[in-house]
Amino acid sequence: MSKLKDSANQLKTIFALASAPGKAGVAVVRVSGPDVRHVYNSITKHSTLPKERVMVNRSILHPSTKQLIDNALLVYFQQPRSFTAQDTLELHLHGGNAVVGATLKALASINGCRPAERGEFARRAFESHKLDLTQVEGLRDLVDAETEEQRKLALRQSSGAIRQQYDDMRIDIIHCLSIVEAVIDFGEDEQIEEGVLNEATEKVQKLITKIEKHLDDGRRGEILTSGIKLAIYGPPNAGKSTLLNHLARREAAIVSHLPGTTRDVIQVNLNLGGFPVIVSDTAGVRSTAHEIEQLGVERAIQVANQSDITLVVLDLPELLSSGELGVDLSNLSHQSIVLLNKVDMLTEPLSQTQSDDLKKLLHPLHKVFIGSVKHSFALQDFLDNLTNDIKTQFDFGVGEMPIITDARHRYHLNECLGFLKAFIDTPSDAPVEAAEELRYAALALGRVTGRVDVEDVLDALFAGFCIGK
Ligand SMILES: Nc1nc2c(ncn2[C@@H]2O[C@H](COP(=O)(O)OP(=O)(O)OP(=O)(O)O)[C@@H](O)[C@H]2O)c(=O)[nH]1
Ligand SMILES: [Mg+2]
Repeated sequence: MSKLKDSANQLKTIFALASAPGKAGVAVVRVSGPDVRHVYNSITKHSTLPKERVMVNRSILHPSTKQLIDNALLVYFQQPRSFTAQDTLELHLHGGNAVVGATLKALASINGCRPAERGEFARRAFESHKLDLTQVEGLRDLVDAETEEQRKLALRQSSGAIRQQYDDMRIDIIHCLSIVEAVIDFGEDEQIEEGVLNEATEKVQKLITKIEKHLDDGRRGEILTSGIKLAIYGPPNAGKSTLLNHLARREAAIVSHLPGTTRDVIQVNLNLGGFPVIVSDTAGVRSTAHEIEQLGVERAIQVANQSDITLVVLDLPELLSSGELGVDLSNLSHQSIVLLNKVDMLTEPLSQTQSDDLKKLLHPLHKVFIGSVKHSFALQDFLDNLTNDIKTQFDFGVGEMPIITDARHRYHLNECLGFLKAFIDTPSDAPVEAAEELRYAALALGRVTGRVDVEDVLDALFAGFCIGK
């Protein structure tokens, strides 16, 4: 998509279906641009636009044949008080495919009017400074949000909390830059107070600490936006797929008494306590001569290593008789939760010696639960604990600082940090170089909100939008 200002075509009035396609009670078509008044005159019998933000009932007519298309409700938003900051008209039609189709066709026949491209309404909002990039991303995430926690996070971002935070930091950097530039300009002048550079250094030092703390967030925001990765891992026949099916409440994976049933990774998306979780059932880990099974085992290890949480399922009776885990847990990069399954098969309760032996076998950091997936025995406790763990790890307090929700923000923040550190390392007799570092730092931060040089990120960002948003 080329830049809005550069092309007359981009300045045309655009229209699109803003609600989901298909049959519905109501379908909303959005029209925005300089010719909204002309559009209104062409598709209704009225010459004067209705009062802004007041819904009116109008007959929608074909512009040339004057054939009635629908009786609809219309809302007019006068520029700049609209989403795009341009004149905007919303047509609330009866949500049938033919009604929508005929309306879009009628709009396309009006001179100066064309169908909107993907994300073009949001792009116009950005171009007219109604939204910054973090808000545009927040809006995209809000539309994509599948769970309550994702919704809250996206809403916070779309309302401008992140924009404010980065703008404040950027203002701080620019303030420091102005100090350094004053030193460059009047350096030899007596009027510049001694220690004025120290003020900039102290401020930059504080910013470095703030950004470092901000970056050290365990990538919680990014994980929450994309979904928490949870792997079910363990030796064959332990009950991993049975657990997946229990979590998914459907037969997502084949379960059988034969060890080595699951070969590939099977993924199911879940909503656990409002958090989006992508659960992966994996092949049972064992050494095998079977080529395909071996590939499955390699994938299982890879998935477990790349996940945010690992649920290890072990066969308790098997564990007690063999005295071996059957799977290497030491290579997992994070803490895991262990379920000792098939407790129903024990003929006697665990003895103290058996409990002690198990503790020795399992890493002291692992949380261990005993139960039966098949018979839903002691499983709720295990699942409640899992949900609580997720909450502790990924919940954000109301007053907490807005967090990083996009890898793009992290990249530019790291860049900014590098320049601020370089500023600190620049000798005090080289203020020109020091100022340059601050200029780059401000530029890096500006890229997060889109204040500078953002063309490269725009296309990728707006391509993630649906038409009509
Ligand atoms: N008695 C008992 N059997 C169970 C329990 N959970 C699972 N099973 C049985 O154990 C067998 C293996 O279950 P799966 O879920 O296929 O095991 P898996 O870990 O996915 O096995 P692989 O895919 O081969 O790695 C099946 O016959 C299940 O019915 C349990 O709590 N108690
Ligand atoms: Mg399986």
